[in-house]
Amino acid sequence: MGVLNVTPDSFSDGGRYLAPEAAIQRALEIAQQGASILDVGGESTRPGSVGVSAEEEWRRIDPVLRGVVHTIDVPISIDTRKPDVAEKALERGAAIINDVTGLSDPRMARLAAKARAGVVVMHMRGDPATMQKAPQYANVADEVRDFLADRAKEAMAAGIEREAIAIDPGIGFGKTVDHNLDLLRNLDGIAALGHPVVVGVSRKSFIAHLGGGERMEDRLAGSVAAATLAASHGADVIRAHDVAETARALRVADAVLRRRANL
Ligand code: HH2
Repeated sequence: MGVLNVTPDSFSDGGRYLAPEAAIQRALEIAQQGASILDVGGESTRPGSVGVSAEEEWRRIDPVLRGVVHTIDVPISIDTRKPDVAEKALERGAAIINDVTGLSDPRMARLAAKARAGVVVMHMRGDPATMQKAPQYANVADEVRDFLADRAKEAMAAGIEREAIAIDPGIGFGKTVDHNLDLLRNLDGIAALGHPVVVGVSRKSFIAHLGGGERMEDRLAGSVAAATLAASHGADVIRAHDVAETARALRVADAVLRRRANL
């Protein structure tokens, strides 16, 4: 899943693709570089961010969706927590709603069911404005798994097909470095719920905390390491900014894992 942030303030690439022409160009590149899904977002959810109105979010992404929906052949997911934005994006041709609030607004599941869209249900503790202020869990892996199981059940009750529901532990969303590591080590438990598992580790600050590169442009190796290990622990979809490099690494990881399964 290649990330396209059409925002001025995303933590890793804010401002780079705010102009529609630049965003459309990048979308084509993401598809060519081997992504199977293009994830378009018009609002940053980085720690401390306060959010934008639905109107502003739509103003950012509408020209990009218009520009790419008929020219790229990978499905488009829309990274939004707002049902109004999701609904319009589905009308424009997006196929998946990627909701970092885990479908907390019941309208989201209803409109996904109606449009027969896919959903990514992500776990977040609190909201982006405050989520990194001393998050606490008794057992992060169990709590996140149980949350995802509940939300996936609710989504099915709202009429979304089981196989259209992906789940995501939400690395960095209300989690310390240790929580993130615990989740990555215990992805198998989340995968055992029987839904495709999405994981986003790309360029996140825990990579820097672990010595994987302070500057954003130095985090590629650490991000790819985390991505391949996530794949080996059961992740099916890796959300990444550096699409070409991540896709290459995952092709190799995939081959090794399949060979290992045959031993
Ligand atoms: N991470 C980010 C945004 N959306 N969606 C899913 N499903 N999983 C994630 O881990 C995830 C996500 C944060 O990354 P980014 O989009 O690069 O930053 P920002 O929120 O600042 O735009």
